[in-house]
Amino acid sequence: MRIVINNREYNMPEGLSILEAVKKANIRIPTLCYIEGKDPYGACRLCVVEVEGSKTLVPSCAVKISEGMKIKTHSEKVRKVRKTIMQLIVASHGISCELNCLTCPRATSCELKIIAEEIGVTKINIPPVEKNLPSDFSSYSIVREPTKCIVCGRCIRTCSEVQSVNIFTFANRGPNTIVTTFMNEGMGNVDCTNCGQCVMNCPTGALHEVYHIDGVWKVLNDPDKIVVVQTAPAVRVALGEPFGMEPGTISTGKMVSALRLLGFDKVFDTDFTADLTIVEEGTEFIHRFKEGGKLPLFTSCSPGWIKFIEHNFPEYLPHLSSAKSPQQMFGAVAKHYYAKKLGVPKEKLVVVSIMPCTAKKYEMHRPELAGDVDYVLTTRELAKMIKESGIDFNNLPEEEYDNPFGISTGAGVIFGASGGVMEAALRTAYEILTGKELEKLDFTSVRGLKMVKEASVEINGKMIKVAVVNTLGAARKVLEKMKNGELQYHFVEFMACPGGCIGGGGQPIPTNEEVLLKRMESIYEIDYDSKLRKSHENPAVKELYKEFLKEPNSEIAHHYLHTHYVA
Ligand code: HC1
Repeated sequence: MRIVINNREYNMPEGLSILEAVKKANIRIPTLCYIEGKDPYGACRLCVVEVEGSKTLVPSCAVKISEGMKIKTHSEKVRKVRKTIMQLIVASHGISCELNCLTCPRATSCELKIIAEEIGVTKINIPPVEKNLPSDFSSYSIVREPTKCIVCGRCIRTCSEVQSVNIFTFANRGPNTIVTTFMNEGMGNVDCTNCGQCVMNCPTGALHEVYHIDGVWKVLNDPDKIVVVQTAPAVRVALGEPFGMEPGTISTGKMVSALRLLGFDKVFDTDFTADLTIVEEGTEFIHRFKEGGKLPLFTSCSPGWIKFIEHNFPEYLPHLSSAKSPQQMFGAVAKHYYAKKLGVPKEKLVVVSIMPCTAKKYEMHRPELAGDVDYVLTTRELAKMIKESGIDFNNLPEEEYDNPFGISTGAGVIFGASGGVMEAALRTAYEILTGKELEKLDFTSVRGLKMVKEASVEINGKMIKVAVVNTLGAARKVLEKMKNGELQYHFVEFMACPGGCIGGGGQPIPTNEEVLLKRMESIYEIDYDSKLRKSHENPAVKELYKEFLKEPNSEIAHHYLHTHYVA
């Protein structure tokens, strides 16, 4: 289709919105309410453009291109209107003092600030709106600061359209419109799953994680504490981004190096307990499969998913694997085995997790799991601590993890991408069930960003039907179909966030499809380059069974590594 943008002719595919077409022409139109891949919303009006023949400016996100359309994206009229709209938005942002911006957690990534500068807003002629809305600290994972909210509705739409959780809503009208929760309850008292996708999509600092940074500094400075840290699979392919590296850059060695410089006594890897999880969960699957236990088996490592099923599908709780998540298995092994090995009381040992996930902060507080993990830092928080320490991350040497919990396989690292837990489990279950070596290790049909992926694997003449689901919205659809009998599986991986943990609510902002694909590619690259790619071959896991856990699913393994979720 032929269109004209700013006096230049372009050929564009049919069906694009003006906003999408203009982006293809390498011109940026500012917007605050638009979410890539979602239906247009048209709330902020910043994306208005001139279209020849139209009496008014049109919102480019909501209007499709048509043959011969003539568009002006940055005419004087458009720029003037955008400046006025921006002033109104900034006035409603509750900023009355520059210090607010300086101390805001989104100081360097605030879209409002970035776009205001881009549009050329140099002063605000509209008096700021007085907002007396208290901040909400009721959640273990997420803080809400309504005074910083610009009512763009991105959190509402993400929570409902992507996650189908629906905890947010608009209230009041006109200039008094606010975003709130049901009955204005705190986020810790509603059905929030703590997934943090609202944080990822908030353009300002109105939503952010509960910071554990101060607590971690305190223990790092306490000479009486031994502080060990574990790093989740998905962090290593994202931590470089806040330091200007390309999305997906593998920065495992630099991360280990930085953690040592920050003062952690031992730097371990959650990939190690991801391997342990596979051995425990794989054994559980084999038992259920052979002995007629509850099937399909559901994976249980994503805490946002656990909270979702508890609130929305409690009748499916018996399907959850009883295996704790790798984060919690690490905590249990560190406090109940490693502390003894070091000859120190477990109270002296502090366990810190670096996670791509905001829900892991909630998970560590769950009554059935509490006490084993002491602090959870998101990828963003770790980047803040590294910057605060003046560490030149980009020029750090590559260092290795400490032993024994720094040893892991490629199967452990792929946990970080949607499909990875299933693929790792299949590699192990196949070999244990058949007693034969699996020749083709790559189950590519469960990889990728599709929200629901299916595969069938033949083991000992029996077809095992598996599915991999990411996002809670997709989980709801799959569970509803399972309830009607439309879908039947033996084993299902569920992850709360888009793309799995690589798209977790604690990852660097922005995270979009392009970024997710790069992070995912790197996760599989690490797997390919690993000497060992099957969890049950991890020598440190084998040693742990020999010294402490006896055998998979043993009584002692159950005592420390398993739990039960009840509604
Ligand atoms: Fe995840 Fe998991 S993969 S849940 O996304 O099972 O957070 O990375 O650490 O526990 O290993 C997160 C990632 C992570 C756990 C593992």
